[in-house]
Amino acid sequence: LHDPNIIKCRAAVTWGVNKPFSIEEVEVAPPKVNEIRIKMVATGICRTDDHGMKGKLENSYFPIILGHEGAGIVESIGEGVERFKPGDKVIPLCLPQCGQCICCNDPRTNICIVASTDNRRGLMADGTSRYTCKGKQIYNFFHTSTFSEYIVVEEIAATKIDNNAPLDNVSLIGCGFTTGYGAALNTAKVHPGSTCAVFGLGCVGLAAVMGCKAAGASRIIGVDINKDKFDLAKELGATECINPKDYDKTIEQVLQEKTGGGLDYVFECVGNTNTMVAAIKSSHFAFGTTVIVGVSDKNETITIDPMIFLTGRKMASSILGGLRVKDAIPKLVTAYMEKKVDVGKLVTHRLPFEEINKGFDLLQSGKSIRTVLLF
Ligand code: COD
Ligand code: ZN
Repeated sequence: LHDPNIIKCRAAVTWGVNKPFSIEEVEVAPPKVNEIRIKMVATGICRTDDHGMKGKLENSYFPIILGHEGAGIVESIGEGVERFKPGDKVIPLCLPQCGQCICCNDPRTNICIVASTDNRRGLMADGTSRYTCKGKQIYNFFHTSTFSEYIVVEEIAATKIDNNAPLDNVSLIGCGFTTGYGAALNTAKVHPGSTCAVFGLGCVGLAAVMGCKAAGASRIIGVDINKDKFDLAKELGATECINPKDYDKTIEQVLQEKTGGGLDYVFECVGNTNTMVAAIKSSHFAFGTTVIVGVSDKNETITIDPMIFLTGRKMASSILGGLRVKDAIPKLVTAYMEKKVDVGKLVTHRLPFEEINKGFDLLQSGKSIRTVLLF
């Protein structure tokens, strides 16, 4: 029997690894207990969606609705939901917080073990999906699946933001901006006067540059193989930018020579095992910290001489900047509205949702920082 509460709407379905985004009519079931249904207004296209589409991540199951960086308005709520009501502006959380597990009770981490992607495996808490297309069950991505006009998420996978917030630019606060900015300010805790290098000047790397600047770093070196990224990097706070291809030496040698022995903080925002190793080697031998932000292909590993850490170098990593995003995101949205963080600078393209494949072409060709798709 047809449930009148099912919404039929458009979503970009990825039917298999490396398949293009196919705009389909999907059926979105009503929210069950402790779930909410959201009408999406905007979604960014993040490199992680591209990794998901290419089957590089552990947590993409097909067919899937990708997308994890968006903003929308609550359409309806399921039984037991207390924190939301229809009409609330929200950002879905790709890193939910159950609030009860051993990790949620430990301030050292922002990873919830109960609502981890390992436990949910692209489905809701009850092991079912709210999305159907052509009679097939469709998996969700990172609890969110923002490439759909309507989405259903667990109550713990959304956070309420200022109801006056413009939903286009703030979508980036759902992932890209927060990931890089938090890596600098929260994971590394960059200190005033320090030297920093950021490998990869995409949205995430540029947000790390913004974080280093906000922390008062005296030198911020941007590293990218695409020099078209340098102007914006400088505008956002990079004091210089270098292209590894311009040198005969390795990038770690170049950076060590430039800084008299290595950097205080290095951020890997590429997601490539070679740049991860180069980033670690670029940090100062005694007090350098490298933050690995990127995730490499699930089959790749790094090999490194452990002696490199013996003298005091540190390696750290974080997801979503190590921030508890349920609380951090609404604060960042407010900071954006107060013009304290210029998230909009990272939005280089805006496209109607139907043009999602064009948005991915812009990402692949290195022409965009962020494309925001508008529903
Ligand atoms: N050396 C220097 N720069 C390089 C190199 C290289 N060898 N190769 C590529 N680059 C540059 C590119 O030119 C580009 O400018 C930049 O690196 C990467 O930018 P984007 O726009 O492709 O990527 P972002 O900023 O959207 O995302 C970067 C991540 C590192 C976050 C992403 O790739 C990733 O690894 N995601 C998985 C991590 C994760 O799950 N995070 C939580 C949710 S996003
Ligand atoms: Zn992302």
